[in-house]
Amino acid sequence: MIIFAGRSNVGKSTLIFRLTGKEVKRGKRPGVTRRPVEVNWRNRKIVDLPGFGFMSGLPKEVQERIKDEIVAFIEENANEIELAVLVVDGKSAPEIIERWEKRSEIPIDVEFYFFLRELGIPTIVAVNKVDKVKNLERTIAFLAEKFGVSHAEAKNVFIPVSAKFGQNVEELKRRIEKEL
Ligand SMILES: Nc1nc2c(ncn2[C@@H]2O[C@H](COP(=O)(O)OP(=O)(O)OP(=O)(O)O)[C@@H](O)[C@H]2O)c(=O)[nH]1
Ligand SMILES: [Mg+2]
Repeated sequence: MIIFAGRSNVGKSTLIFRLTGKEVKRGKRPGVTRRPVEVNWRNRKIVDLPGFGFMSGLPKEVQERIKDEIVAFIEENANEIELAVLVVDGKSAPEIIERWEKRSEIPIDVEFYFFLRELGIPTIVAVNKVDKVKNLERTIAFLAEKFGVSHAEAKNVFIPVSAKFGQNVEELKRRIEKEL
């Protein structure tokens, strides 16, 4: 089993569609995927998880409950999960991380990365929406620092992609295959 996790609206479902060609529900507003959706891909299950964080039109309690459900899903299936693809929005992740840190909170993406590592789940970070990123090198260096990934390892951990335009999706596919 391969899981795709990340904040709402970062493009998890679009990326799964690009990788597998399987129709999964995608949309403009955060909160489209509401429960784990499984698609079959090369004799494996890919699970499209709901996003965590802000969701349009949903009260905070419901957002929190969905996040708890995602955590529970991952914990319950930890033995089966061979790989996690943590998807971040390359354009907005650095700003959001800084905002959370200014409030002395642990940014949710960072928290999730550590959570997956703690469970021993190999994790690739797909830096999505690179079509909107001005300085990719800087963005990846920033994320690597926040995620506690060394400069040398960053190339293996962070894969820039654009799910919308199909940019570098083949490279992500290769990285996934290599991990399995
Ligand atoms: N510019 C740009 N937009 C993208 C990219 N990937 C996805 N999007 C857009 O981002 C929006 C959200 O895409 P989804 O795939 O539904 O995102 P998600 O992470 O599954 O969202 P939730 O299910 O709500 O958590 C859509 O409008 C996509 O077209 C990308 O690489 N570049
Ligand atoms: Mg989705």
